[in-house]
Amino acid sequence: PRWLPPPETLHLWKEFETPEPAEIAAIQKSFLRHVTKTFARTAFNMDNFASYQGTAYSLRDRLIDKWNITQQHHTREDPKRVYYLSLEFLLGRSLDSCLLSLGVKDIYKKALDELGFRLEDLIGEEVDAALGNGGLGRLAACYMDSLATLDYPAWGYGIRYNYGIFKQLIVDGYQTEFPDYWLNFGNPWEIERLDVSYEVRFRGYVNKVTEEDGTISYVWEGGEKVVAVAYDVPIPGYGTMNTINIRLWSAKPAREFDFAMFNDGNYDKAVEEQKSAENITSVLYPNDNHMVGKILRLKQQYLFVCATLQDAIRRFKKTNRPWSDFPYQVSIQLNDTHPTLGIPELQRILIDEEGLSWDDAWDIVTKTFSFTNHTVLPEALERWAVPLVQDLLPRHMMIIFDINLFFLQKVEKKFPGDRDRLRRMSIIEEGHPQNVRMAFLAIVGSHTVNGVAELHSNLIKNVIFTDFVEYYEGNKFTNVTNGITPRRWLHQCNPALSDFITQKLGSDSWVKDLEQLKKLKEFVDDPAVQKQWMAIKRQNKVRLADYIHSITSIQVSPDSLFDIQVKRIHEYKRQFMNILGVIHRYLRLKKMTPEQKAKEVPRLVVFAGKSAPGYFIAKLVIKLINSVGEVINNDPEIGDVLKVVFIPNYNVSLAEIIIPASDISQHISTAGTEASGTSNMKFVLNGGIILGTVDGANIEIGEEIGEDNIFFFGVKADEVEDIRHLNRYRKIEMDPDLRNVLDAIEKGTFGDPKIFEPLVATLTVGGDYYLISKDFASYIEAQADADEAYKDKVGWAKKSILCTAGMSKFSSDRSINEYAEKIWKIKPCSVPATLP
Ligand code: GL7
Repeated sequence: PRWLPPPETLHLWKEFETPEPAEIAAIQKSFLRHVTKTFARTAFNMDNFASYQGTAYSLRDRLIDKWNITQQHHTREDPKRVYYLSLEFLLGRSLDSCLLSLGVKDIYKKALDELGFRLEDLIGEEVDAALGNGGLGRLAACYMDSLATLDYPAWGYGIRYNYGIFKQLIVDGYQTEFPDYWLNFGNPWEIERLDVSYEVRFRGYVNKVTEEDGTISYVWEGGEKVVAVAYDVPIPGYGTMNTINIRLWSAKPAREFDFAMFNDGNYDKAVEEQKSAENITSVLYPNDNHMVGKILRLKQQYLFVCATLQDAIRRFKKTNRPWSDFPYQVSIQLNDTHPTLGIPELQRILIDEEGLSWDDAWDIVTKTFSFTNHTVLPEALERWAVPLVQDLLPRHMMIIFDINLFFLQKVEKKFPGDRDRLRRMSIIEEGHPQNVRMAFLAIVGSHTVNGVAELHSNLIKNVIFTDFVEYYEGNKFTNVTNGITPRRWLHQCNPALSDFITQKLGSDSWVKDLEQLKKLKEFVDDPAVQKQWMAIKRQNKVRLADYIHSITSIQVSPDSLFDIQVKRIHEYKRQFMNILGVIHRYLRLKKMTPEQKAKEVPRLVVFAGKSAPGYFIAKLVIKLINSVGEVINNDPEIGDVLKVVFIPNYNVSLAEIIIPASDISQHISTAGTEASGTSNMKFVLNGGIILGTVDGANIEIGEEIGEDNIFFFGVKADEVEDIRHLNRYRKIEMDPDLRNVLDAIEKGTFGDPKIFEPLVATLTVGGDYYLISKDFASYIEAQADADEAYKDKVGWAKKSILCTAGMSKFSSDRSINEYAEKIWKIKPCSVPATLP
């Protein structure tokens, strides 16, 4: 029976469930209460970290108040909900963004000031929550912010990794990795929910049961069980009550100990089981756009979807609706194929546990799921070896085979006798071993499949999933161009520019309605605005210059053109081409007289980004950047005309310092390889100009801001295949400037050339798969155009203003509204300030 409060105590509950007023005295009290009682500190035993903790806990109380009201309101209203399933959430820090969302930053600042603490210092004490690799994980975080802000009844689901993405240190120019034990000092932004936990089975066997009436059913039994425990991370909307939840699962052993073993004195063996369960959610796989077929990763994926579906189904069942209502109450978005096992898992629950027929179950499944594809790179497409799946998840393997069989039967009906088509479209890829093509399973099990930018959505339709477009007659496939949250990526990270925009537009409502930025265009010719705009840019460059100096001891001039490429290190993103371009510039400068050099635009080239630990070529690129920097930065003939800096350990909070400081940012992937990119949007929103290829969202950004305000270069996506084909069959045309650059490396200008041989070989004997040689000349030309344009101070200021003014489309609010209307069919559910 449910516990009910004695009626005469209800007023007490009401008192504690009503959010506290945002007043200085109340804030100081709650801060001091947490500092003294939660953290056992005293006035004479305080430091910035303890005061960060006190502030965070005080804010957490406010978050939980809003969260409780939101959840109760949703329970009462029972709207259709969306569940966003993602193996990655790259949240970064929370204190600043929560203060802003709750509209209490100024008053917290005052309250802390009076107590003798500087809020800015406390914000810097927080460690990043880095449960993601790059764009895909950060996109999930931006989408949570928009879902909350737009009042959608949404939940994020993910994994609470004990170790996030590794910490990168540069030692002797090389990347070295250190574990990111981010939970070491506790995490104020999570609520441990030991009461919310589910059992998850692995391995075992499948029993076939024939009922008296001849019907056949299957029971999955035996094997080993672990438990997934929930940790809830409240995500407040900006300027609204709605506070949604990201529920992260942590694996625990199903039984504490094997007591028999324990009593036998076999302690080691007894703890082993416990450890092996906890290992499942121990570490984030550090690969971006690359699949590694490790069994532990498959265990993560299954634990994740198994616990998530049990949770969603428990919530659904509370309302006693029939199963046929499920797709009208629940929409599940798969963030890439990583959670695709949710499809056979829901099918299994419906037929094996709920007793539905295959067809009824499959109808529910395919009306519930939708799938976002985030990449066309073949090495990133997930394929799991059949024997591996069979061993770990025997019942799921059977179900996948059946899904495939029924699907191929329909294909055969539509295209009779087309054996090659069946082979191409089969979810099971033939080979030794066979593989499960997870993207195909996700397509077949979903009602909608989307790409993340126009070009990318066209490529998935016309190149990688063509057969499926034909089979579904185009009906399943659509585009939702990515977006970024303007709260974190302008309002929070660039307060000076944010205040200036608010002042010019006469209101701060642009923070929730980015369409309003368009009005900035009216000011583009106003000299005072141009001047102030560029003064703010300079302030942000000074902030970055100081950071660079504090970390690397390199002095850089805030008056140089800041040219920035920060993202994961990957061959397709072509940081290699960037550093080759830097060498080209250096060789050119070395031939100049001092008078000629004085006329050059001084340039700072900044790199940052992590390489996957096992990605040899990417790691060599990092080494080359550092070696080139070492030579150029210490060449007395060069001085400030050229500086090259690699900033270690790129992460979300570093991005918040770097992005507002760019004059130019580089997004130079081989055309057709970067599905969208999202940092491109962040740079332009902050008035930085893109130098980039005709790829991903660069194209749509160019359409919005105007082609005069972006430096495009390089071959187009539809030319790439032909060029690669030619590269395979004839000697690659090596650009003469590029040849000179490679000669300089091979001569040892940047240290032992032996080190860089494998890297140079990717161009000379490796077929130059990413077309660096082909694009090099037009890349150098675009760089020269940028230098010329930068000399015209007024012209540059105009470009910069038009960049920000043209970015309305790239708010994640627009993306989320598109998903909600076109794909999830959910509506906002606005939450009242207090409950009746
Ligand atoms: C990515 C794409 O590479 C990137 O272009 C895109 O912006 C991002 C979000 O849609 O998704 N795909 C992918 O596998 N990773 C990405 O960042 C890791």
